Amino acid sequence: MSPFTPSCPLTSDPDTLRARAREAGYLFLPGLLEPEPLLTVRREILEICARHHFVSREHPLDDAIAAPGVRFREGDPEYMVAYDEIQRLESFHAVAHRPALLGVLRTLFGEEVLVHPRNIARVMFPQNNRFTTPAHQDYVHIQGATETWTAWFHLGDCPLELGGLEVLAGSHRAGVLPVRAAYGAGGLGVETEQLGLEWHGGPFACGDVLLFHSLCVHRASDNLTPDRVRLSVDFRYQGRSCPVNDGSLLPHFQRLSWEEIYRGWRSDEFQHYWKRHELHLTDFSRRWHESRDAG
Ligand SMILES: O=C(O)CCC(=O)C(=O)O
Repeated sequence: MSPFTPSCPLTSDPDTLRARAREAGYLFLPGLLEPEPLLTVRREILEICARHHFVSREHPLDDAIAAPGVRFREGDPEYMVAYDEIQRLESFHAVAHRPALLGVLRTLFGEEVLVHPRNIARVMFPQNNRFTTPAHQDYVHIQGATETWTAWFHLGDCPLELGGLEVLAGSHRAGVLPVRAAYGAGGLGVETEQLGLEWHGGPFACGDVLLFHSLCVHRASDNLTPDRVRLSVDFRYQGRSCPVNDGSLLPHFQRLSWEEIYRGWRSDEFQHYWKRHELHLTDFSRRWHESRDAG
């Protein structure tokens, strides 16, 4: 695996930034975000994790030490009840709109940015590596425009052993790849050997952001710490004039309505904001899920 190629110095040079994005399918932006808002989200998520006995109160909360023997994952009823509370956090949704992030994306797209409201947070338990996110492309989950980009970052520092995200540089140029059933987030994996491309990865400091194209293959690395929980987010963005699948405008997992999510928020700035724009909506195709299910 090679280290990420950093792109931060290029943000003042739109052509170089876009050329880099076209070539590699990803941009790694060290220190793009100020740590403080991310650490606020981290603390609020950890409070929820502590109330649900995911993390131990015997240790400083900020250490994010998993409670002994607890190994929940997305889809487990216990996880989902806590996840509903995470989805209701105003600070979590607000961080998807940080000006520094939108500035890079506006440069990348050459137009105003549509922030998908379907924001995702992940609480990844240690020693649960059968369910580490497999190599996959986001497009089959998001659809709409292929020129949709994901921002992935960790809430706090993410040393290698905590299990960050890796990208297969240049893989977005291979088009939509055949899918297979896989464990881990999304449940759809792809084969990558035949592409002959190189994985890029590395540790993340708090505020480092990885942006990648919806066809860029990526995967998580295992959380190899004995007891620490990984806390990361996935936010999606596209140019406002491009087609968007209507599912991207719904809450993640659709367990709560937007009204339930927004209850108690202090500001309405980031509520229903996409309704202020004329969007080109597209339908969701189940063909990749069906091809996986057909074996
Ligand atoms: O954080 C992870 O493990 C998975 C993130 C990811 O691959 C995604 O949301 O597409």
